[in-house]
Amino acid sequence: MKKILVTGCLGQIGSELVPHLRKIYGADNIVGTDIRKVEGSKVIEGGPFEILDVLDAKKMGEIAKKYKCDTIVHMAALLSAVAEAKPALAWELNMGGLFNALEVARENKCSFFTPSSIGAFGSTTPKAKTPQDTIQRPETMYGVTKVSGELLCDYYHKKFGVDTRGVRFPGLISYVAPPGGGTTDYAVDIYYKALQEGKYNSYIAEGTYMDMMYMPDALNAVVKLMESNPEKLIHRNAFNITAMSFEPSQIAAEIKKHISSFEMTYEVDPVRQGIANTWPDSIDDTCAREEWGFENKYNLENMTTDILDKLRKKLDIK
Ligand code: VAH
Repeated sequence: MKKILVTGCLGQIGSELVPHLRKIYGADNIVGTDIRKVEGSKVIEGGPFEILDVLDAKKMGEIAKKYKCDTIVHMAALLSAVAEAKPALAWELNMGGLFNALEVARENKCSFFTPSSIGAFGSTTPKAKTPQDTIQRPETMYGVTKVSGELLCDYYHKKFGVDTRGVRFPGLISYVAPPGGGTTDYAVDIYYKALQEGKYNSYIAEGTYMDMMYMPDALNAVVKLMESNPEKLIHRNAFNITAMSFEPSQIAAEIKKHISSFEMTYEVDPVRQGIANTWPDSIDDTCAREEWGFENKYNLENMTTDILDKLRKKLDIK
């Protein structure tokens, strides 16, 4: 990777991935794009930035050519809960955007990364230690677009030789940009509310296990996979990766170690709970660890210590 075009660079992942890539590859070599501009954003001011609606294939191609990009990191997509509320838009954006980005990669001979998700599984998938290769019959529009995306990326590699790669991210936990409309977002909100209000009302029920990962591990995973030897990759797209699996009362207990008065209540949202019920409790990421050396540094314990510390500073809470 030398010159990288990133779509959705102001989103939950993009906001941290772009500065991370700029540190490694040089600020001028990372072209951030997003449908909107946010005044004063570090991502926009830290290097090249272009306004791009990923449904505008022509403009995407022009930007790739203008900067002579050799890699596309395609992040623009709607998350699970929003996709359930707006399924037609989710199909249009998640599939249309991906198709355009793959076409630009094919035409410009770019390597390609896009994330899939644990949302690509469904209730007929084995729930514990979900294997890399297994039943995928998701019941959400988000999941339908993620499985279709995995297949489309496989197709572009096989048919056109595009160097497509990807992972199935679990819920990502970060303190920089808030996630927008996901099912796993409770595990981000809880830290903000713990510091701001000392309590959290969870929309996910006690006992609902989902895989999660702290953002620094996710960023390292993207770079490591893209820099790995392609000859060692058997799966290429949609590698299961995870760092931890927990349910709401476990994250609450971990927070209590730092904020002893923290209290957790539950008010389950049927939509997001319904989505979570169809996802795995824990996935098996042996293939990623063996084929390209995926590893995580953070677990629930050291992530909680780090995020509370960083958020205290960000929110100016003593
Ligand atoms: C969501 N965070 O909740 C996303 C995701 C693992 C799930 O892809 O929609």
